[in-house]
Amino acid sequence: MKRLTLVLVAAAALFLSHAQAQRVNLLCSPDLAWCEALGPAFTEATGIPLEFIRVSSQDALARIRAESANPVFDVWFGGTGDPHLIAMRDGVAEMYIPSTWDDIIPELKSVINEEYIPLYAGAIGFVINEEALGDLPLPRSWRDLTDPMYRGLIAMPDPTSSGTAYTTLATLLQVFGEEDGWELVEGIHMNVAQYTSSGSAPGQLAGRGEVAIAIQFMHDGVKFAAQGFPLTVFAPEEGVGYEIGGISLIANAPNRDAAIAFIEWALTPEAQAIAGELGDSYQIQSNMNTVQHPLAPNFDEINLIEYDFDRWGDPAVRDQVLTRWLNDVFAIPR
Ligand code: S7P
Repeated sequence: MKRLTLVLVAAAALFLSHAQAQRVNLLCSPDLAWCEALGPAFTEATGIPLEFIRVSSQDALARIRAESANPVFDVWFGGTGDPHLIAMRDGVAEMYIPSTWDDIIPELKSVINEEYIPLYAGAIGFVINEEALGDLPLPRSWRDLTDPMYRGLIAMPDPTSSGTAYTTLATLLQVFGEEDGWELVEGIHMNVAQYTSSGSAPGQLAGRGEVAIAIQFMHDGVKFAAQGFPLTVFAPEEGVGYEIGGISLIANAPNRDAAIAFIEWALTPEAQAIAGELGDSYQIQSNMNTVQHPLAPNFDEINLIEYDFDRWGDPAVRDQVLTRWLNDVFAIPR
């Protein structure tokens, strides 16, 4: 027994010293302030240096795919779940079961069939500047957003770069079915003033009154409202899709031990509390021992659809959706 303990202690010390000789190259998809706070906190906890770049979810997937023969990054932190699932299914990310696996909220693991590690969850919705709407009525439904009276008043992210936008398209196609869903996507497109490359930017445009209506994750709208922007945040009446943001080990990561040390750390309640403490990101954090921020969404109070992660995380489905959106929707002059 004593010998076994000595061997285990020696192995753990060896792993840590090897990891400390490395560094973590992080692809980070949540908002910049959260990404910036990760490095100093992780290095203080482990002694391992960390460098990151902030890239929206779809762009992050494209980058991981393009570099797969010679990966530069070790871990992909955050970003919507569908592209994490696709990265796993493509073999450009590798499933790692962290020591906190049993502490991850069971529903978040089961709906994605345990194919990647859940990091957080949040739901899509409307973020509206009622002052900028002027005399126009508050849109209550997805269908309302196709009304020509909202022409030039909507901002949403671009689905070719943003996971938020892909979740929105997948939501509409699930709520209304393929045919009506695409018609609705076209109707909304006719009213869009601006497609942003990142998922949270539409709320900033609405907050400043540059548009009246932002389509994005509600927790991002709640953040801007908490910062003092005149924004009303709610879920449209037909229901909303949601994300289970992921954290993934890149396949053949150059700094694998350090990458695993980072994933282990990032899933602790202490690390998960950072986003809320910064006043930056109010998603539901995945570790059930994390103290959730009071502004985090309560999924029991939101009209969530049964989002089919298996289907929308299929690489072929993603390709079809993005190709159709680019060719048949984005191409329509407005
Ligand atoms: O933290 C803000 C946030 O919107 O970014 C995350 C995710 O990467 C989506 O970003 P993109 O749409 O830019 O890909 C969300 O999970 C999160 O709510």
